[in-house]
Amino acid sequence: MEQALEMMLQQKFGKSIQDASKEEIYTALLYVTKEKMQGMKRNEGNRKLYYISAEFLIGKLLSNNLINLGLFEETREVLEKHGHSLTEIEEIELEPSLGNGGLGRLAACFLDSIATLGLEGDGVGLNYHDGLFLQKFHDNKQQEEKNPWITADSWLNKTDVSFEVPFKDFTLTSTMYDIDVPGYNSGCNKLHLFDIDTIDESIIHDGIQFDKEDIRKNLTLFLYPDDSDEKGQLLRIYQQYFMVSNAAQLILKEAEAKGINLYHLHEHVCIQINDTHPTMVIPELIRLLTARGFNIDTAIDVVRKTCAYTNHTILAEALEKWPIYYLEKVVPHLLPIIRELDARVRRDFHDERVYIIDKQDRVHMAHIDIHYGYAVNGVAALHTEILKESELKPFYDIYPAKFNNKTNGITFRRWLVHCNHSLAEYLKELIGPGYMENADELEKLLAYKDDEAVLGKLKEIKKNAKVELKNYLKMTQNVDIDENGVFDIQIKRLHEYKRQQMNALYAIYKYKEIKKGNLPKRPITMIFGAKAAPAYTIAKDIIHLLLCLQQLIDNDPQVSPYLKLVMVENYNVTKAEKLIPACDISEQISLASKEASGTGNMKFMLNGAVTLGTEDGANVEIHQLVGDENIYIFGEKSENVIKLYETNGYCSADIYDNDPMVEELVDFIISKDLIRIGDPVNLGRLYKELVSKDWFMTLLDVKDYIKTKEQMLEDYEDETAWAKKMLVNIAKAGFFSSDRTIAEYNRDIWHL
Ligand code: GLG
Repeated sequence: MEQALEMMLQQKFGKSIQDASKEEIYTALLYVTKEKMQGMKRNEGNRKLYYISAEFLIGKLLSNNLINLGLFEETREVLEKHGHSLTEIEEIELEPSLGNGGLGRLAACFLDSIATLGLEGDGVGLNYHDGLFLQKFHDNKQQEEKNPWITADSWLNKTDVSFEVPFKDFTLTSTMYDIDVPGYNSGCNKLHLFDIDTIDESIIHDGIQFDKEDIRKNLTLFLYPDDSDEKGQLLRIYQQYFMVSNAAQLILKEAEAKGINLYHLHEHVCIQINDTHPTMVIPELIRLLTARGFNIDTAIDVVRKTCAYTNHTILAEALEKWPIYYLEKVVPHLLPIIRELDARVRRDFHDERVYIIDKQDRVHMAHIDIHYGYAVNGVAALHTEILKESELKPFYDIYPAKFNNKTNGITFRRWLVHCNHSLAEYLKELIGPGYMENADELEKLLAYKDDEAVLGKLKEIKKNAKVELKNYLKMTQNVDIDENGVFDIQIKRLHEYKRQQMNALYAIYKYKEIKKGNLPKRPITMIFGAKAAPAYTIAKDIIHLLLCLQQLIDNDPQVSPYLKLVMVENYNVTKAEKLIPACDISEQISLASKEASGTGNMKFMLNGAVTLGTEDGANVEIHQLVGDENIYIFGEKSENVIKLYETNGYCSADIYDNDPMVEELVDFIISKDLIRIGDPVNLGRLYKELVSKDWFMTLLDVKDYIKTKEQMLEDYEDETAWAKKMLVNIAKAGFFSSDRTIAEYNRDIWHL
């Protein structure tokens, strides 16, 4: 590495390692790493996977690629020898903003594990130039700015692969860019990101506004452009079709190049449809096959044996339904096929709940996936049960064998080895390096459950991570936190079902307690990180509440020594990597039944945080693994929540009117203290939402939540007992390795 780096620095900048700037070292390392990856063997198999996804939240790549190439330690040492630190060099890299939340990060973890397991599988997505958006806080509110990340020297490799993508009124020519995906101790795969050459970032103005109709200039500007109007929805359809038409053309091109008989395509190719965004790949492939002479029956049959679908949510808003009229405007050539697919469903099943086109002439994308794919999977045990028993029950009744569960996972290379190097090293010392490839070996840690020295070391590692986070927050946001406090962290997209508002009510509770003189035994540091979708009003109101509380507490000398609330600006993968190792209490407080899985919960656990959560998503499995002693569970169970929805049995006003404590907490949102700081419109709207609607039942669980959190804080004071909980959580996290998840996908669905 030293030689390679020296040579690259000479070649690019005529400098030695000593004389080079951080930027130059980063650039040289980027190219050295790219060269190494180019020289790697490609993974190969009998059947190739294409994982199509609107999001790939890959995070910064330098360290991760070095880890997987086995060059991380060496590079650290070389840099240190010359007076540089890898952590500082990494700061130069811009994080690709190609995802929104768990779904996109999951896709990134999967690519890592697919490559690591030596499976041949590439990702296919879009190359959004300005990502989701960059979040700024101004006047205690979220503001959105563009988030450019593509620089002259980047991980993207321009290829000469290009396709013609036909729309109703024009055709676009694509360009394919590749990012190498090296496996850990294994071969390499690729992430293919499609783009067009005519994108024009200069049309963006006033934050993230742009002309939504100028498709040639805007198609790959943003991930999830605002779809609150018709133009926005049409743009989403343009993006989706562009993604899948390129994917389908690439798949056929590669198959033909390999000499595969397309009538046997399914034996050599498998397509994973990640949520409903890539659904149009089904009619598109059918169209392309019929254009190659297939009759429609055979085309459908081959495609059905090729495609599999993952469902990531039961929230109705995310299960896409496009009006036929919109599809007609953008991709009229798909409509005869979609109508044919619907006609076949109507012929075979006399149940309108499973039709593709509904009475209001809307196309249900998930229904296409379920009828015309060969597998449907949920992402955690509870979620899959809910799909089978309620959300998708009519489909489960028709196709019981298609349904299966694949509990999500995370890559330990990024979420332990990279983000918590000292913990990873200590584990290696204690139980050997085997856990890095066989995560179950983490259980060996259980042997040290009563070993004071080991427990002490785990506490020390946690403390150091807290100091690092403290320094990072000081540097990036100029806030001060106390590493002796308890770090209580909720980081995830801002959504009412995830109930950041309930956590805010806890902050209000604690604020009032401290005012009354009931001081906590040690400072509590509450940290939030979340972006709200630009058109999601209530989510933005919740951010406003959190920022107002932050200011209120900061400016109150009676409270601030004991309570701190920090909202991290522009929460992203890079920030998660700093926050997760430092966490004591992992907030996983969604309304039971609503969080399909969650993956942050797994990352926290692996890094020795203890979960405070509802029996929802993968929390259920975490609970089973660690046992009652090592997790804090509260709140209504999912069956009861589902019943409440079915019977319209929940009324937040009843709770508010009859419970003085709840009333007092909620009223504080519109108290003089907060209105003085914040905007009465936002705070008033949020107050009203909670009292009169509260669709995600915050008030139902808030008291149990406060009680459980108080218990947790008390238990934290028994340091040895707490360190044991940390140890058990780490030891039991092996199940959540994405290597395990991918091995299951391969065994049950892909057969690569
Ligand atoms: C979803 C869900 C999460 C899930 C993730 C990955 O909301 O619960 O962990 O996908 O399956 N839309 C998402 O982020």
